[in-house]
Amino acid sequence: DAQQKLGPQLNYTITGIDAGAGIMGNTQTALQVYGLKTANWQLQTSSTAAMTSALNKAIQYKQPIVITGWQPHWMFTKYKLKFLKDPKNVYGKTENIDTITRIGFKQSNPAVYKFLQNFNWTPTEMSGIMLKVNNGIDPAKAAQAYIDKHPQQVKQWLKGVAKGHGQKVTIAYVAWDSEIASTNLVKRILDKRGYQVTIQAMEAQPMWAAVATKAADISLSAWLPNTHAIYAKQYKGKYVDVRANLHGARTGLAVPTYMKNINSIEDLKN
Ligand code: PBE
Repeated sequence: DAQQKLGPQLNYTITGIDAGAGIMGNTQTALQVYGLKTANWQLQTSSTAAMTSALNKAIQYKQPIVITGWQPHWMFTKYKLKFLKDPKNVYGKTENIDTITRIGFKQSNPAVYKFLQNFNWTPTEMSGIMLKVNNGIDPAKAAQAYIDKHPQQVKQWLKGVAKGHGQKVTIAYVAWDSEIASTNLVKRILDKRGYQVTIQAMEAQPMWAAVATKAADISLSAWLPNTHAIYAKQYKGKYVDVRANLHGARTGLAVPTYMKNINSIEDLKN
C-alpha cells in the first residue's frame, strides 16, 4: 500500500539490463553518489527483454518498479513512464548517438565514409522502425519500409556517395532496439548501393573493441558523451568519431507515472 516504504516493497532492487551497457555503470555510480548503496539498494543485471517484461507485469498490476530507462526506446511510447530527476547529474544532460569508425576506414572506403558523414535522423524517425520491430516485423523489412517512406531523406544521405562494387563493410552493434533500427537501416541502404554489409551483434565493450582493433569498420551505437564515456576513454585514439547520427538521446532511472511520490532519485531513500 501507499503507506509502505518503496525500498522494502522492491526488495531495494532496481531492475537493470545487460552488464556491459553504459547505463549499468552509471547506475552503480548513482547508487554510490545518492547514498543508496549504504541504504542497501542494488542493481539487478538482466537484459532489455527481461527488464521490459518485468515492467510490463508491474504496470499490469499497478505495482511499483524502478528501471534503467532510456530514450529513444518504445518503452516510453508503450507505457506512461517518467525519468527520475537526477540533481547530481550522474546520467548527463545531453546525450547523442555517435557514428564511429576504425582508424583508416575513411581512406580505404571514402564513399561509405561520406555516407556516414551524411547520415543522421531524429528519435521520432527512429521510433518508426523500433515500433515495427517491437511488433514482430523483421528488422530488414522494417528498414525497407522506412526507405520506401522516406525517399528524399535517403537520397540526401546518399548524396555524393559513389556506388559500391561489392566492397565488404562490417558494422558492429549491440542488440538494443535503437541500434537494431539504425544498423539495419544503414545496412539496407548501403547494400542497395552496391556494398556488401555484414552486421555483427555483440556486447557493448566488444563492440568498442571491435572498432578499436579494426575487426569491424563501423559502429552506429556509441552513446556519448556520457553513457559510453568509459569505453571512449579506454579506446581513445583508436577510433574516429564521425558525427552524431541522433541528437536527443537520454538515459536515467525511470518509473511508471502512477508512482506519484517518487520524482527524484533522492526519493528512493525515503
Ligand atoms: N542503452 C541503450 C545503452 C545504449 C543504448 C542506454 C541501454 C547503454 O546503456 O549503453
